[in-house]
Amino acid sequence: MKRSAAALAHPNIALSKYWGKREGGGNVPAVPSLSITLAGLATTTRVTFDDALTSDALVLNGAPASPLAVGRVAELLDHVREASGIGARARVVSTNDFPTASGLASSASGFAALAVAAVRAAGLDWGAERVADLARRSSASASRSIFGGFVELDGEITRAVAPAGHIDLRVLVCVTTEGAKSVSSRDGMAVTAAKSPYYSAWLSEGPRIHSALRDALVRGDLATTCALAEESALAMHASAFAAGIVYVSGATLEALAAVRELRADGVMAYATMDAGPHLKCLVHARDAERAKERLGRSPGVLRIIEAVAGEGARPIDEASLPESFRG
Ligand code: 2P0
Repeated sequence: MKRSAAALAHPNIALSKYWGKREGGGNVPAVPSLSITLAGLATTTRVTFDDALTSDALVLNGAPASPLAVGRVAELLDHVREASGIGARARVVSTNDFPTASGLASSASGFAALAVAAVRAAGLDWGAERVADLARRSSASASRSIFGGFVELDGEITRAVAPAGHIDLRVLVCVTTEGAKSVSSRDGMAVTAAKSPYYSAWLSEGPRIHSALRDALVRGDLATTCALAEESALAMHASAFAAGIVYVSGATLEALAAVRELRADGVMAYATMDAGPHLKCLVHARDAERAKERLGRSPGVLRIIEAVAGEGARPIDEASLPESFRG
C-alpha cells in the first residue's frame, strides 16, 4: 500500500538570530529568534510511504542524497511513523528552485516542506504548531518556515508574529560565492558554545535584542527593527568569531561597508549575515533599487536576489508535480 502527499515551503532569514542550543537534547534553541519567511524561492517535497520499501530513500535536486542527509530525513519520518502507527519506509523527492549555495538556508525550507508532506501523507490531523515542533527537532530554523510573514521561535514554541504585508521590507541577498559553506550551523554553534569566551554574553544579549526587535516589529517601526537585526547578527558573529568560527569573507565586509555608506547617505539600509559569507541587506521597498545599485558595485558580490515576505509551508496538489516526483 502507498500513501503520499506533497508540500511547498519557503526559506526564512532570521532578523534576531538563533545561535546555540539548550542543554538536555531535543534541539531546543538557547535563545529566541524572529525571522521573515521569504516569497518566491521554494522547496517542493513529495513523501510516499510504501510497504514495498526496505529503507527510507531521498532524492535531492535530482540525485540520490548522502547517507547523512538520508539519516536526518529518516529521523523526522520516525517521529511521524511513531505518531501514526505507520510502519512503512518512505521515498522522499525534494527539489529547490533556488541554488543551494545561494546563502538561503535550504535546510529550513527543506525540513519545513518534509514535515508538512510527511504529516499529511501519514493522515495525521495536526495543527501548524505541532508540525512546526516536528520540523524544529530536525532543524530549528525550519520550524519558522512553517508560518508565513514574521515568525518567532521561542524555546519549543513557534508562532506567527505579523503577516507578510505588515512592513514594507525587502531583503537583498548578496551572493558572494557559489561554493558550499565550510562549517555547518550545527557544528559552528557547538564550537561557539564550547570555546567562545563571549558565548555567555551572547546568551544574555541575544534575548534582549530579540525582545526589543519583536516590539519594534509589532509597532511597525521598520528602521528600529532593521537596526536591531544588524545588532543581533554582529553579536552572534562576534561570539562565533572568538571561538575561531569565521563565516564572513572579505566580500562580506566590503558589502557591510557599502551598507554603512548607504546609511551615511540617508538610506535606511542594514545588514545581516548567517552561517556563510553572503550578506543580506535589509531595506525599505522604496530604497531597494538604490541599494541594489550600490551593493552590485561592491567587490565580490556576484549577484543579488531581491526577496519579500511570503507565506508559510503548505500542502500542494500532487497532480501538479512533474514526472520527476513520481516513481
Ligand atoms: C538562524 N542560523 O536563526 C541562525 C542564524 C544561521 C545563523 O542556520 O542545528 O540550520 O539544524 O537546528 O536551524 C540556524 O541553524 O541549525 C541557522 P540546527 P539550523 O537562522
